[in-house]
Amino acid sequence: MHIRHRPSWELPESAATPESVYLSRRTLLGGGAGLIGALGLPGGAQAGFLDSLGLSGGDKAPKGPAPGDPANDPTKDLYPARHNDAFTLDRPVTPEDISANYNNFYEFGSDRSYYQVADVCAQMPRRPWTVKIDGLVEKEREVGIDDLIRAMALEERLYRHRCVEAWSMAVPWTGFPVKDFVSWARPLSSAKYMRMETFLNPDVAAGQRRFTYPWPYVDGLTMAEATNDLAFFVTGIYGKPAPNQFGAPLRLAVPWKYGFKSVKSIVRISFVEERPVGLWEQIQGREYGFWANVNPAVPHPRWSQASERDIGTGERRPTEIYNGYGEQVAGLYAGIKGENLFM
Ligand SMILES: Nc1nc2c(c(=O)[nH]1)N[C@H]1C(S)=C(S)[C@@H](COP(=O)(O)O)O[C@H]1N2
Ligand SMILES: [Mo]
Repeated sequence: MHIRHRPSWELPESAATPESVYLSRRTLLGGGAGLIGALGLPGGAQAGFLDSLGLSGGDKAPKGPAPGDPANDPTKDLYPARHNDAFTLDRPVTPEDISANYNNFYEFGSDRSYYQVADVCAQMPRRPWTVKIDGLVEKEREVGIDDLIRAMALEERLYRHRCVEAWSMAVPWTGFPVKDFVSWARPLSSAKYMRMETFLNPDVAAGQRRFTYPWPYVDGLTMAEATNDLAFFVTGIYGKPAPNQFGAPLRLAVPWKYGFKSVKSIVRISFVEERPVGLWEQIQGREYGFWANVNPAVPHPRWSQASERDIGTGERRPTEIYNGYGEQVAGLYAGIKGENLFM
């Protein structure tokens, strides 16, 4: 099977967007022509991509109230949630205007789109939204997202995030431990993995129309990983309901693993016996495996993982094994033999 795709990390370093042309949301809304110029990318290719998202000119930029505006979120009364100080950082929190304008969300665009997805995502309606819980559970059900969120006790945690493409951030997520969800969902003891699936809606998500990816986005965890204290379902960020680009209304955060494991905008959670094959593993199994634990000593086949670029400070810092969370999670992997835990 040959799938044509070109993720941003296939571009040479010189073609990547330099930090110096970091674009604010205002600049982006100001017009597509300026954007293309500022990015220093071939106008034709870039314009084609922007066209596909309806963003190729100021006059084509989405107008009117965005259906995905988090200010209208029906759960906003739950914020800010109790801060859990068990989770601390060794680096500054990434400013919101940076993390909210540098997002990986392939449903809304691919290469070079980090700076562009936020505004496109805002067009995604956040409600109605349901999450289907199925597979090896006492009772399969479909729950409204507001009922699910209100059934959980929200808290705020500071977490680091390390993308496989060697950038990182540190943010205050709000959400609830995955293990609380698991107790609530009541899987059978035969369940070995928890599989999570993103929405499928090519009308809203241009990336799902344009690219030959095996949509919907899927990934999974073992039950032991899912019920580890660190595994967190995110509903908010910076003390507010999360803007769509962060994966509203429900996304995973597993900070000891590369970012692609943290599935966004989840609509289905299944308890299964077979190990799920994630979207990236399906496309490039040699480069993106199931475990995907962060390890500076195991390079990606095409680049080093020894260090990372902090998108907040712009500085490069050494990457730590399990992204610095080894104390909490290394035990999960103690008995596992003959598997590539770090890719
Ligand atoms: N559905 C979906 N989930 C996703 C992705 C995606 O493209 N689609 N990208 C992943 C990757 S590679 C990373 S690094 C993080 C980025 O999260 P952020 O944009 O909130 O920083 O989301 C992950 N979850
Ligand atoms: Mo990533």
